[in-house]
Amino acid sequence: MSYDTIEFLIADSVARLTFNRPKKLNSFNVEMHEEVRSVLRKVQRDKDIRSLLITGNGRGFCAGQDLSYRNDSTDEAKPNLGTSLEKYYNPLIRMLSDLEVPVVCAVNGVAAGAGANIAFACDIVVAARSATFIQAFSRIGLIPDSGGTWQMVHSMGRARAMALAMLGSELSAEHAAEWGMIWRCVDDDKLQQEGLDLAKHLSAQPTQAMAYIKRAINRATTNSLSHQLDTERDLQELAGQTEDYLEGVHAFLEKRPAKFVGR
Ligand code: LHQ
Repeated sequence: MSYDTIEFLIADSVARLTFNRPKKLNSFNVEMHEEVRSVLRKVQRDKDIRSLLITGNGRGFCAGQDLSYRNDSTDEAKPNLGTSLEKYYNPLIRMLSDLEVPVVCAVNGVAAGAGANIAFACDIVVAARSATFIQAFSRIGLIPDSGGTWQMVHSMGRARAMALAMLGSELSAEHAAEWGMIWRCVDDDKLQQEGLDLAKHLSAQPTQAMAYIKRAINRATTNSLSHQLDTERDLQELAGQTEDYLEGVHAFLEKRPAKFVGR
């Protein structure tokens, strides 16, 4: 299947989604939302896919909403941006967060507005050293959306979150890593290989356990310790019933590498 605004391919259990509107720094129009949503559904359905890599073509990762393309309302003077979030961005962030395969994001350049927060919604984020993250919203009279306020407060703390949101200033990839927003940054020419290596590595891991880890870590952000202990108990019970758990234990006892099948 061919797409106009993205590239999508699957090889060796790894799905690769590349935002492909480089002249607009890969900002989102309606078509891109629809294409992205359709491939995320495919990733969720296709049990042969065991990890997803997201990146962008050109010098930007994603500049959020395409500001030259009004999709939010027919009333140009007072568009209902809440409707646009409800229809497009919130489902996208929920899909990324609920996907049961690990999602690696390789941030190849500037990630602005919702583009930054889409990256932060992925599971393991690596960025090119030259990449920047910008909560550009306040520059145009808006507030960070697509989960940005939540991600920033939980990962970098209130003081830094407030300043970045109000000032709309650039956060370098190195600071993003230091402040706990991303996993790490790498030299620009190493980024795509690093992203692919991570995605390939994850695709050979016990996929069910990856899904349970993701659920547990995400719930830990808001759960009490007591509630989290219950969550861990329930998810470990499920993990313990997988073929991959048996294989992992056998491989350990037989002193050989485990061969996980994702079930
Ligand atoms: C763009 C864009 C863009 C169109 C660069 N649109 N063309 C959704 C909807 C509902 C509710 C509200 O929330 C949202 C979520 C959001 O994401 S709102 C925030 C939207 N994004 C922004 O405000 C970021 C806008 N872009 C920028 O501030 C700059 O482009 C950044 C800082 C990302 C990069 O700056 P530069 O490196 O100097 O590049 P540039 O500005 O020259 O951009 C290159 C081209 O890309 C340029 O086109 P041109 O034809 O002049 O070469 C830009 O117009 C275009 N572009 N972002 N979002």
